[in-house]
Amino acid sequence: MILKILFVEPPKDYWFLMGEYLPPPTALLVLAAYIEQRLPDIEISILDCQAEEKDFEGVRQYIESFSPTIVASSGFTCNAYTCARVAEITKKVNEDIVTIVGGQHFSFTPEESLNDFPEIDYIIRGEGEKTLVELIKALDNGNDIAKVKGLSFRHNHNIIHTPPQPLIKNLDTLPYPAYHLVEKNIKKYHFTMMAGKNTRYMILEGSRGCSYKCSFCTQWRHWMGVWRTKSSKRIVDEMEYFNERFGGEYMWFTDDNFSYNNRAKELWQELRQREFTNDITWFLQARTDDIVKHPDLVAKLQDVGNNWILTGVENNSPAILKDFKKEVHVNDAYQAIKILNDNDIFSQAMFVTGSRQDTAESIEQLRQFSLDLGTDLALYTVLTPYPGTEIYENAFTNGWIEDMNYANYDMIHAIMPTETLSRSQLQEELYHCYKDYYGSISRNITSLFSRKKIKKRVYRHMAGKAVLRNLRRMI
Ligand code: B12
Ligand code: SF4
Repeated sequence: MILKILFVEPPKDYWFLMGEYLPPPTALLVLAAYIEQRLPDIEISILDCQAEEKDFEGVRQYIESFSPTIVASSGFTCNAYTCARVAEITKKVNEDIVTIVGGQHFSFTPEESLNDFPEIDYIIRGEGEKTLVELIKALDNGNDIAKVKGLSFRHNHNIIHTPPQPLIKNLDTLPYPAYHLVEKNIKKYHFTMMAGKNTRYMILEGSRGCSYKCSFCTQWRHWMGVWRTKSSKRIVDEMEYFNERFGGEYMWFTDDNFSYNNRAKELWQELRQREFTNDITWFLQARTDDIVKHPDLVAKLQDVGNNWILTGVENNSPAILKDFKKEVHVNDAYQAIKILNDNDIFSQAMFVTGSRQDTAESIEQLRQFSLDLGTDLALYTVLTPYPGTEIYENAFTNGWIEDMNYANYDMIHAIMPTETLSRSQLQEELYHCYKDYYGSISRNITSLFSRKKIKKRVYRHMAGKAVLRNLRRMI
């Protein structure tokens, strides 16, 4: 039988805080490439609803015309319902089509999701590549599905969870993401605030996982607490490929924890040897303490294109940081932001409000702290109990979660009250964080007339009326 697999990036809402953007559907590109490599006889199509401006009716029509044997989609917690909707539409077109979902959210809610969404046939937990290939082979050959590791599915009114799939040992063995399958959309991928509307934007996976264990984070558990990197040679090959083959000019490293010590020098050497300067620019995420330990490497990578770093400052309270198990000190934040600013790297700091012990006063202190830090961009979030995190387990056990609508799990909707603040008060506090930061006339004037092009662009968005209006509406 000829197998046909359709990957669907469902229609979904934008995260208005980061402005206007259209990211490539990376997880699906990575999976599609692996299938091409391992199962070359399968016909593959990727429907990127954002890029192709398709709504759910468009998804239905595409499924009818492509007539796949399998439909697979991916989404974060806040997009989980859209994936389920794709599965539902698929089954309405033809109930024999096999529906598969994966990614962080489904990996941590297999029982709940299979119960809530009867239209989902299989959930692939954790790393997707090997399990997806093994599942397709088992479906095609009629082999025992229960032997495929990393899978959850229904069987005779029970839900079966097979043991975890071991991780791929060497990430260099992965093929390049299948950007060629979305070539018609390539010109559309962009991130206006970060790189400008006309700069071609691509997403590059340099590593997977993290060896820290923060209580609010899904990533370390999703990747089994292990940090694995591609080699520097492979990363730079991929950057060159993106640039030469597809015109990629701005690259977002997906790495949750860049980890300078383990790779930055080698990466810098590789990039310098191949004469990378600032024609290709790129973004990374690093811990504050790691930046502080390696100011020299931070500077070196700036020379070869790294122009934006996001760092998780999270909070000014040592007690809250301890609760988060973040293992950083408040002082690291000051030093890290100074290092970025001194090196002309755009500094983005993330802050978390809404811890159980947070009060109006403690959030006011966080606001003051964030103003003092001197970061180029401050993004304030609300502690969100993502399934799979320690925070979720704690909140669930204690009955703190008041909003079970996953569409709101986007880090800016208050999902739980604190001991002293209701959800709506917390939402108001979040609004005030943005109002104080981006409503400041002197800050806006300095930023809008900054010599840094990125800063001007970012402030045009952040200080515009839309961000505050949207946040105000959420109260
Ligand atoms: C790039 C990125 C973005 C980009 C664009 C993402 C996009 N395509 O829409 C932007 C900046 C827009 C963004 C926005 C947001 N993001 Co974001 N983002 C990422 C980041 C850094 C990389 C994603 C990626 O491409 N990874 C590489 C791929 C290959 O990994 P993967 O998705 O995990 O896929 C593997 C497996 O999970 C599995 N798999 C995944 N899907 C599927 C599907 C099938 C069928 C199968 C079989 C397997 C499978 O197989 C893959 C290969 O092994 C991740 C962190 C990370 N490192 O992954 C956060 C992350 C996904 N984002 C997150 C969040 C919370 C958000 C926001 C809500 C808020 C925010 N603070 O940014 C918004 C939501 C936007 C929206 N409304 O959709 C969280 C999600 C947590 C959760 N449980 O939901 C993450 C995990 C970050 C974190 N540390 O917590 N994000
Ligand atoms: S928040 Fe960052 S440092 Fe902490 S576990 Fe997640 S990826 Fe690692």
